[in-house]
Amino acid sequence: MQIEDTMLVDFLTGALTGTAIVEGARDLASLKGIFGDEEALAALDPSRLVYRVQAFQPVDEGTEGGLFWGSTVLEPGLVGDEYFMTQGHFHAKRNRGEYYSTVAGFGALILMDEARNVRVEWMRPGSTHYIPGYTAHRVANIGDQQLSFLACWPSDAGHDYRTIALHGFSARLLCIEGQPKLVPQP
Ligand code: S6P
Ligand code: ZN
Repeated sequence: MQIEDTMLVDFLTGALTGTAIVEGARDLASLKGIFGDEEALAALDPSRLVYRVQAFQPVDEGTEGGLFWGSTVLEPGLVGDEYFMTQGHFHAKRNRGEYYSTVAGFGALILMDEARNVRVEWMRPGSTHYIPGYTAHRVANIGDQQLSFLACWPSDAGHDYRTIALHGFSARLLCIEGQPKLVPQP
């Protein structure tokens, strides 16, 4: 029997290899406006890597009924008191959900509904998180090693980054006396 691989997941690192994989990287410069402490951000190297994303897209973006599979590797670090984190987004089609599953490291999945209520689910190797529709999602690395997680979401979900760019989340996850604490934003 011949086995044809289209995509392989390395379950130690979360890395994807194979065909139909789209890759991206975000440095501190590209996350301007996302972190709260602008002064602390200005003191850091803008080219410093914050996270890399890979997405296995076997169907076209926007295809109804399809699924995408992704991998995110988020570096450890702080901007002032705020943990390195992903930009965060609602899905453009608001009712579309998603799964996240942690491969390595420790983190916080920060979830915000449309009424701007925020809650956190803690991420550790194996922890698997259902992100319901109508819920913005962002991940912070609260550990001192890379945080790696896998994701699966509908191919017609799309991404609304604009709402987060304009209004942010209503709480920030800060490192206070060495511990992560969700701090409401005025
Ligand atoms: C896609 C999914 C993830 C994120 C990735 C980076 O729906 O939620 O693959 O794209 O974790 O986060 P962001 O907010 O920069 O897209
Ligand atoms: Zn998403």
